[in-house]
Amino acid sequence: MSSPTVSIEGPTSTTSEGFLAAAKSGGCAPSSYGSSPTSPGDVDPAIWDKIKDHPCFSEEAHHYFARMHVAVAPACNVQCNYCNRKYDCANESRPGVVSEKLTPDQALRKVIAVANEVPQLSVLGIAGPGDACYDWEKTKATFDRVIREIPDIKLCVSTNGLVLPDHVAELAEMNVDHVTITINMVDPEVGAKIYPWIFYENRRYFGIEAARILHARQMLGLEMLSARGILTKINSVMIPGVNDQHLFEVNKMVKERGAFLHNVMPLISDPAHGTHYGLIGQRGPTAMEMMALQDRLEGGAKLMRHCRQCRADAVGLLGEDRGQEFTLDGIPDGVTYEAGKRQAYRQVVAHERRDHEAARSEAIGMVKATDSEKSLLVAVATKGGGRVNEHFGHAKEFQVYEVSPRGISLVGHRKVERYCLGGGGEDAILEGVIAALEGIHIVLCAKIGNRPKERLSRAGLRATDAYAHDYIETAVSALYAAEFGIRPLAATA
Ligand code: CLF
Ligand code: SF4
Repeated sequence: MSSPTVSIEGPTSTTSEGFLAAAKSGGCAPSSYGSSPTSPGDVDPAIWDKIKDHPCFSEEAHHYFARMHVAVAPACNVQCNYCNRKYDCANESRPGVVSEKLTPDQALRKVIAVANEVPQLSVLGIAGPGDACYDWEKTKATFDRVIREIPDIKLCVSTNGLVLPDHVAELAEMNVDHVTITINMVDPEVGAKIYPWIFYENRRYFGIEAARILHARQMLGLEMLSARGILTKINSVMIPGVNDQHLFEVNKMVKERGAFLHNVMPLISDPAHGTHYGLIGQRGPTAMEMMALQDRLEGGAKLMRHCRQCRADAVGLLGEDRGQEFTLDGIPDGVTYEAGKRQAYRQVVAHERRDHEAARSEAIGMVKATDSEKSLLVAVATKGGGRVNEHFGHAKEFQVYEVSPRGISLVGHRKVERYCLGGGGEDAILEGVIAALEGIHIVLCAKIGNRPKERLSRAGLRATDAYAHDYIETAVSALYAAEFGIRPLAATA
């Protein structure tokens, strides 16, 4: 086996020095209050140990670690009004997307191929299309095969919860310690507006009766998982006018039953997807409505605010999708697992994390020590490692940080179309980027040209590359200091 080559931004550079240099010179990251844990001090050490490499359950881990999904369990026992079964399960995945469906043997081949090439890989998830617990034999067969070959990969399951209680004991036996349940309601009257029917114990149920059964099974499944120490994330789809206000009750009830995180996701509704909601014109929330609801939910169950509603066959860090690099037809039959790259990468991350944690603590300490009442929303262009390291024109998303005397917190992200396609930027795309950055005060990036900077300025948006390659928290705290006349920190960790 040749010596492993790893980098914080991908599989191309070499040693830990190379990794650090790449992170500082190439391309982005976070910290928080109220949202998913970002440092060992935020949670019990045993829990931190479980989540520290899981990019969805720990916001901090999402700067370093990647997940992959395999679409092996397409059957479903529930109908959601935001789902068209031609596409992936919209409870955990981006609507309107069709994923490559695999048998358990094909899934094993794909996981090995990805593990050999993507050193950041830490989690294998089954997240649709369909329900991982209803299509249980395929889920189990896939996990059994993968864990035999790659024992240190974390297994993760997403489910609508209807038959979850029947499989909790097996999930525990298989060491699945991260489970997501989609819970959109705790009141069957609300549920009847979201679920037209369910299929349970060989019978179809409709309306309120269906929602009542689904609710009871979801609560039972959550309680059973909590009793076994399996960490649970609750996904709720925010549907304006249907369950947006009701999500306070959902948050309260799942917290009482031991949910670890609550992930409120926006409804994505498009008539072209052929869903009931799409066809009747039910709208999804705006980015600002989402943020406002999440802000009001602070103080209840901890919120996940870095979800990207990824595909059911997604591969890579949460903000990226490398799935197209690993389609089945490009993977040899006899592929075997080589652990070297992943092990080397973990050593590199352990080192980088110590530096980042020290920089984050210093930055947060500084903003908390101010007597300012002000807050800023900062959009950051980043490509991994927790640094301001992406060019404005290359960004496909901006991570949104709020900085205030309460601290520095990742509060969401804004997806955009890449502005610079080579040979200059497209004005129409830039207008779309400006619209996506509604409510943002300042944009941080590694590089920005005069033309987009001036256009942003005319729209009331400031942008700067003065903090290129700094840790995000360091950059954001320095910006806050400069903005409100407080003594700044040293610029780079
Ligand atoms: Fe996949 Fe889900 Fe596991 Fe993560 S995704 S099964 S918990 S490994 Fe993560 Fe993707 Fe959001 Fe899901 S960003 S859609 S929350
Ligand atoms: Fe669709 Fe998932 Fe709902 Fe099933 S549980 S109807 S696959 S969104």
